[in-house]
Amino acid sequence: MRLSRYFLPVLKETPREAQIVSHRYMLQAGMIRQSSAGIYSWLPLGFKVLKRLEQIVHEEQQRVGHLPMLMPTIQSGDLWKQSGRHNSYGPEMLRFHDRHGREMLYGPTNEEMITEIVAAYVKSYRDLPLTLYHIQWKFRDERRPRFGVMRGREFYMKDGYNFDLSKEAALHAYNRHLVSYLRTYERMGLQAIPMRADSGPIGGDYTHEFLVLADTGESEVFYDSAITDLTFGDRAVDVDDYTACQAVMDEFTSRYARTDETHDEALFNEVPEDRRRSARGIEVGQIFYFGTEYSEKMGAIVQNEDGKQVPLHMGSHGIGVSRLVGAIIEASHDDKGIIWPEGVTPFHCGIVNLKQGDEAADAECDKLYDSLSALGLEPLYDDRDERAGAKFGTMDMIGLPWRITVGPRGLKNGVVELTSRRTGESEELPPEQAVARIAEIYQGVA
Ligand code: 5CA
Repeated sequence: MRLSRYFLPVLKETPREAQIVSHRYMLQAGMIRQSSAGIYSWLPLGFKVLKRLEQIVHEEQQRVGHLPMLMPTIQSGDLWKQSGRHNSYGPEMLRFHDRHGREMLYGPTNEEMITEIVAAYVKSYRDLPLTLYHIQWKFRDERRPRFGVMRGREFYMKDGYNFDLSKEAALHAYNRHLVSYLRTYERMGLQAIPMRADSGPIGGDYTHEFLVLADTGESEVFYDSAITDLTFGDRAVDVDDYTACQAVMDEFTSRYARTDETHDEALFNEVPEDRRRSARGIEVGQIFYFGTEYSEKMGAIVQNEDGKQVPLHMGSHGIGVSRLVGAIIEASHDDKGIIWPEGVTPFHCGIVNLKQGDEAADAECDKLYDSLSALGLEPLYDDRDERAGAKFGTMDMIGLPWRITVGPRGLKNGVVELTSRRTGESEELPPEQAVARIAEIYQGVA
């Protein structure tokens, strides 16, 4: 993409309404625009990151055999009356009537709808296990929408639902989700720690939240610092193997890590004192097992191997896709702007032409652009007739992890400059080598 043809409304002034850095940078970098409280338009740069996260979520869900689908945003009130949540959900649910006076709502989550679908079609144990998911906009009329996309009213969420014959099988699905979530967040350059949590309006008593540690997080958390040494890395876990998934669950959840709702001072005090931490965290996902509650109410009943009619064991599993854009920025930025991890960056590298209109510089930039594109990489070429300082400022703000700077002086010596956004370190090298280096960096990044 050439910047002269892109829509990147970078703000010079600091937006005053933003209380935390991710919100401020998303506005300044021209990623989002507020439409009303807690509701945002995603401008091209923000949309690209959102779609990239969505793609990672899809890949990791399908890697473990979960099936993608799409349910509507608008649901009927009658559906929620069957589960009893039409009354219990409260003012967070946006309710309205259609022209026939029917009660409708904008879905805050989809347990009822998916259970109704499964109840309609799944009649036998032979159709199980089954995990369906979608990535769809949700609406929750939050009391205090704030921090930009972090606590929105309209937000983008992956929600998945497992249907199993037994509690044991459903707990395996729970563990499999944990394994898959650990991989998902690491691909996004994040450490998200699974913590014992409270289930809230979703129900059930078996649940973990995934938290990214950040001073600006809304949740207060308590944990054993040894947990932060754990990474999922590139382990090959057989997700159909109950024991293997249970082992990962045990490894990642055996140490003390809880949100304030479930915090237990006495248990916490058993952690060696020098490893006891209290901090703040951003909740980027949550997994639940809630048994047969919804399936009994909504009639999701199948015939088991013995010919008996039994209700399905269920769980639901969410990832806050739009919130993650903010969470990644909270975890990865400096005072000049965003620093995207390679796995989620909207463009793989920036090209800065120091002297637009200089024949040699223009030609070299075009060549770099074509070479990178031919390798399947997507550069953002700042071809505007602007001062170098302004171009660097834009690149630093939007946070592309790598930048190639091209100027007439360097070209006389046959070199361009390759700069890491994270370290700020620069290296002069011939253009082909800069391209090869960038290709190499992204080779390991799916
Ligand atoms: N049905 C279950 C699992 S699919 C569910 O709704 N879980 S949830 O309430 O925990 O939401 C899942 C994730 O969505 C949360 O972990 C959080 O990352 C994200 N989320 C929840 N509320 C908001 C909000 N107001 N703004 C942005 N993201 C949100």
